[in-house]
Amino acid sequence: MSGELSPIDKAKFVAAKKATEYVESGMRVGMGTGSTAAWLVRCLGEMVRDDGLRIKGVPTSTRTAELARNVGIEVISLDEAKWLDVTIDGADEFDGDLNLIKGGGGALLQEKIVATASDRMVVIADAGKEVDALGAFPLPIEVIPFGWQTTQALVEETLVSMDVLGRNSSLRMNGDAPFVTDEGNHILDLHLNRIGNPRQLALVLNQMPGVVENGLFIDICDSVVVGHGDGRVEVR
Ligand code: ABF
Repeated sequence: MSGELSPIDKAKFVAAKKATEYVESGMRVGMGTGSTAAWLVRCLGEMVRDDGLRIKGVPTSTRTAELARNVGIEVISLDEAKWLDVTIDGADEFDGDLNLIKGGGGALLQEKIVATASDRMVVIADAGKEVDALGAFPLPIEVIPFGWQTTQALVEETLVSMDVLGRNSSLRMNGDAPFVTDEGNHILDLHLNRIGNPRQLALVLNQMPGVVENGLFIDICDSVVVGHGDGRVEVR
């Protein structure tokens, strides 16, 4: 399945493959979104087909649901599962405390709900995702379409007053139209460079009317499986 891969794809693949060790027959498994999580879904599909693995998968996006069905994984909703044994997902950045920025793929809302409803959350990432401080990757926040410009102004003013942001956020686009999430919302990307206090920022953002969720995952991730381009894997 992995064939001849570029170093970055090899890193993602080996991280995903290693993370399948957290999955056993009978488990309810949260399945993330993004290119690294797609490797996980394909690896799990292979185990279902060839090794008799029996799992029920809860996808975090319509994209992942479609891929999971295509590779033969039984897909159920979170409400059918009620609680998950493990969720395995990618990330855009992780720091030394295993706090994350997620949402570059636009699925942060379902990803956070699913991860929070799991006994264990495992992140799979290539080594380039590790940072000293979160924030070089633009922080996505999901906002409802109604009054999104007013929400954007409120977010910027609040963050300027906290000395966190110099009025620098952008509406994520999909071609000429605003990007629309699976829940019908928009994404604002906050260009922060460095987030001094991610815990405080996550709390402040979620207090604002119009903000549905933010891409900071604080104290949610239990382990990070880090893949390298030469095939090495480390677990944090
Ligand atoms: C999801 O996919 C997101 O939360 C994160 O934004 C993104 C990572 O994508 P990739 O694995 O393609 O780098 O996990």
